[in-house]
Amino acid sequence: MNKKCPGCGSVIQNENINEVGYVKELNSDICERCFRINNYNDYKKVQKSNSDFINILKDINKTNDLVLLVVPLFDLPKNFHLITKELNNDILLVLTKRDLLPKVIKDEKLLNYMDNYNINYVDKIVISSKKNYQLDELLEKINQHKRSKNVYVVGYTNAGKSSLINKMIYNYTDLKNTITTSMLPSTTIDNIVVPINDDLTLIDTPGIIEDGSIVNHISLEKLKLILPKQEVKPITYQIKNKQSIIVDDLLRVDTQNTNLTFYFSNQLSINRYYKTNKLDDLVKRDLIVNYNSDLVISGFGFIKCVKKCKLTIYIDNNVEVFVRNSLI
Ligand SMILES: Nc1nc2c(ncn2[C@@H]2O[C@H](COP(=O)(O)OP(=O)(O)O)[C@@H](O)[C@H]2O)c(=O)[nH]1
Ligand SMILES: [Mg+2]
Repeated sequence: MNKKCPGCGSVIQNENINEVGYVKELNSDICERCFRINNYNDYKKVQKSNSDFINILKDINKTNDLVLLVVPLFDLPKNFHLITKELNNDILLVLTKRDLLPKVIKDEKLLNYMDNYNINYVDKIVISSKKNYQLDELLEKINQHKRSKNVYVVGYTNAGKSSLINKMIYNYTDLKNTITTSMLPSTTIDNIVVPINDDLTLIDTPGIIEDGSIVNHISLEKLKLILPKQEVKPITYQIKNKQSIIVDDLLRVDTQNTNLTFYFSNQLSINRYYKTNKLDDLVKRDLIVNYNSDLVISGFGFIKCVKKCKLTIYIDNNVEVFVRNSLI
């Protein structure tokens, strides 16, 4: 069998420096790319097509094994169709990155919110890998629901799958946590098999890429800014006459006579303007948002609207924008 990099799951090779799994010496422990991410925070973006990932899901579907569907709470996707339509396995929903949302929200509310999605699941739990929050409870639920030794970990890319497995390795084994994690999409290239104990093996998978997520359409410098690292502090604007709110130089929202609450990374500057032509060159979209709804900018953040309002937004044309029931 070909040797695989334990960091990303790619097959080790020394022929093509531009391909995944490249090493200078074939006896290296991990691939160049993982080494550089781990040691220098130097990210090399790889373009992967979703068809490989869909094939992995199809293989999982041939088994009877439990699947952990990892869902990042701050960056909830519009839907999970791409993943769930491939799987008939039992699904345990793992709502992660709890630490990024305000503490005042009850976990129960977040769990109930999942009823907005049409997912058939056997159980659900809120966790934070970063804060080691509810990992024992998660392990309990896994043991309760697993049908065999193998448990697959799936979800969109950047959801926090590999971080979760690393935390399980740290908590429950004597092994060193070796899976490479990063803020870039497609860090994990292929399945990575991680034995936790005699009765449990976790299998990490590469994530499905969301084309409409802003992370695929901005520079690495911007990416570092927009991904929140700590609890997001919401900012509320009471807006009377026509005004614009601008988030960094990525998003402009024009509206009047309403209240908007912005949930974006605290590192971003958010400013109000009474008259501006900033970001005029971006494509303009007009939207009506119902009361108690969020306007979501995929991969970026969301704006809570307490009453029905008309918004005009300016954002990169490739970024998906959608409305959902208020999360908070
Ligand atoms: N704040 C916070 N960040 C997390 C958590 N879990 C993962 N992350 C971060 O999310 C990004 C993606 O994580 P990763 O595990 O590589 O996601 P994967 O693509 O699903 O494997 C990394 O920057 C992680 O540090 C968490 O519980 N809390
Ligand atoms: Mg990963």
